[in-house]
Amino acid sequence: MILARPIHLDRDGDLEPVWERLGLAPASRQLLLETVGRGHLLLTGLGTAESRFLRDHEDPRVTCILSDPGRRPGGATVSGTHAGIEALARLAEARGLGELARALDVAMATDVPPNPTVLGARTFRWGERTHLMGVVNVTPDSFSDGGRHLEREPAVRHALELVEAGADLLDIGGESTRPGAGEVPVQVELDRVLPVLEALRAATDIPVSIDTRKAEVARAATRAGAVLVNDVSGLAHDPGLAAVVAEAGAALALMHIQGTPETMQVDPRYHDLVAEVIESLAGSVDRAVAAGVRRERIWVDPGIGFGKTVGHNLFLLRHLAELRVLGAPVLVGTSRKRFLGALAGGRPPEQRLAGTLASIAAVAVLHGADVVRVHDVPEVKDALAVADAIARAREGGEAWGPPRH
Ligand code: PMM
Repeated sequence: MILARPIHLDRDGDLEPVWERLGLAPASRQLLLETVGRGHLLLTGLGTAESRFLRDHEDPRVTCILSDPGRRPGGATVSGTHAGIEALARLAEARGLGELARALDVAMATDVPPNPTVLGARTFRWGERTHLMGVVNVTPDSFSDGGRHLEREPAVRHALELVEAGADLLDIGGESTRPGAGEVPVQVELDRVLPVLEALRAATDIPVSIDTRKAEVARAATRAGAVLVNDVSGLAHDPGLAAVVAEAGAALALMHIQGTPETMQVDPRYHDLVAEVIESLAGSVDRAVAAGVRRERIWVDPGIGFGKTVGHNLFLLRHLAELRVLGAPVLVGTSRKRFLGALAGGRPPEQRLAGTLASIAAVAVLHGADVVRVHDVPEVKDALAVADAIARAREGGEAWGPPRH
C-alpha cells in the first residue's frame, strides 16, 4: 500500500492568523496559501514506477528525496507548496499512478475534519473538541475496574454517574480483553450487558456503544438500543460482525490489535509501526464497507496496549495525527493502561489517574484524537476543557485580530 503521511503540515488554521497578524488583505493571504511551502510528507510502499516518477518530476514547487534503494526501498519524502503537491498528484494520476495520486491527496486533506457522526439523538461534530466515551465494564476481570459493576444495579448507577459527569457516549463491555484473557461464551456476555443496556435506554438518551468482538452480541445489543459497535479485533475475530452492524445501521469502531488478547503481549514487533497500524485499519475499514457499513459511520482506533510495548504505545500516541489519513474519526483508549503505570515507576491501575490525564492532554494538544475512551469521566472532562482550550487558543492581543481601519 502506498502511504503518504504528513511529517509536518503548515495548516490553514495556523497560517491564516499569522497573515492576518501582518495585516495582509484576504486576496494576498489566499495567494500566500498557494505559494508558500506547506507540507513535508513521508511516502512508503512506492513501486519502481512511482519512485522514478518522483525522481524525474520537474516542478520547482516540490522537492522529492528518494530513499536508499539498497537499504530502505520504496520510500521518499515530498516537500512543497500546497499547489505544487496538488499538481504533482494530478500529474501522477495522468501518468496512471492513481494510488500515488490518492495518497498525496489524502495526506494534504488531513486538516479537514471527518463528516459528523449521528448517534441516536446526538450529532458528533469533529474538529471542535475532544469527545468523551465513558467505560462501563460489566466483567469480573477487567484490569482496572473488573468486578466492580458486575450486577445490573451498580453498573447502571455507575453509567448514570458518568453521564452526569459529562460523558458524550458510553461503552458497555461484557468481555475483558486484558492481556492473557480468554474468550467469554456468547450467552455469558449477553447476560452481562443486555440488562444494563435496557435499563440505560429507559433512563437516558445518551448514545451507547457495545464493546464486543461477536456478531451475535452485536445483534442483540443493537436491538436493545446500542448505536455503535466497538470491535477491538478490527473484524478479525468474527467476520459476520460487519454485516450485523450494516443491517442495524449502527456506527462501527475498528481497533488495531496485533495477535489476540491471549497472546498479544508476547514480544510484539513491527517493521514500521504507524504504517502497519494504518494499513491494517485501512484493510478493516475496506472489509466493513464491503459488508455494507457506510464508510462515514466508521471510526478507527490504534489499540493502545493491544500487541504493543511501552515504546510502541508512546510512538503511536506521538504520531496519532497520522491516522487522519484514514479519513475517519479517531478514537483512542489510554485510560489506566499498564504503560502509564510503568512510566510512573510501576503504579497499579487505581493509581494511574495522573498518568491518564497527562496522556489525554498530550493527545488533545497534538490534535490526535476525536474521542477518548476513559474510566474517570469527571477528571478527564476538566483536563480536556484545559487541553482543548490551549490547542485552540486564538487571543494573542489586538495585533492578532482583524486590522482596524
Ligand atoms: N481498550 C480496552 C477495551 N476496549 N476499545 C477501544 N476501541 N479502544 C481501547 O483502547 C480499548 C477498547 C481495554 O481497557 P478496559 O479493560 O479498561 O476497558
